[in-house]
Amino acid sequence: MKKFDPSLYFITDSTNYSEEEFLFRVEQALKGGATLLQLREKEKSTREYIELAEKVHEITTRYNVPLIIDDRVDVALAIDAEGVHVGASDMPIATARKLMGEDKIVGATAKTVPWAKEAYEQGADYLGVGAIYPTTTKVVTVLTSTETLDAITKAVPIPVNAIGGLNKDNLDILKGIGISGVCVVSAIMKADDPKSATEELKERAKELRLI
Ligand code: TZP
Ligand code: MG
Repeated sequence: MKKFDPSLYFITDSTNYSEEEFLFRVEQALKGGATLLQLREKEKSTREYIELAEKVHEITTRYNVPLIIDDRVDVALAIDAEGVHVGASDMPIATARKLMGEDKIVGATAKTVPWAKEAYEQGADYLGVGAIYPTTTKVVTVLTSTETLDAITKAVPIPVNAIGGLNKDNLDILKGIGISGVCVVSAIMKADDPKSATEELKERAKELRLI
């Protein structure tokens, strides 16, 4: 199973939510049409990460949406998730690919054209590029220009997604760039109604012909 749709990629952040509320929000996003879901946990112990991942996987499986685990190949393998996402300080992409096997999704972060090409050569299936806008999500990142994003989409044959501070009201900046989708955390995670937030994001991205 390797086919995936990166068009509306929801990346989670369980900070400040009870587990019940978190899982409810995850499911609402899937009901609203998220096409790919990443579980992103920075504070949890390995045990806690695996336990939560199992619960999230049960939900994503029901919606037939691939689950990507951030940073941790061991957690992804432990729960038989559909993929893993590795950044610059995580396991090298080629190593992640070797451990995950050819049938799993390996995503990577890239902020420059050479880095994007290297990620592709090492076996990445998609790239997340950003931050396009400043973000309120806890992350070590720098801003990436839309010119660089555009150049990356032209430099690699794999799907490239934009990430960072994106919401339904500021997607216009991406118009005309050959991205395959958008990645969002807060715009869905912190929305009053995550289901309609997901629906609205998707509608707007379609209006702008981004997806
Ligand atoms: N990588 C670059 S920006 C970012 C990550 C993980 C966080 C994006 O979160 P938000 O809330 O959509 O700005
Ligand atoms: Mg990472």
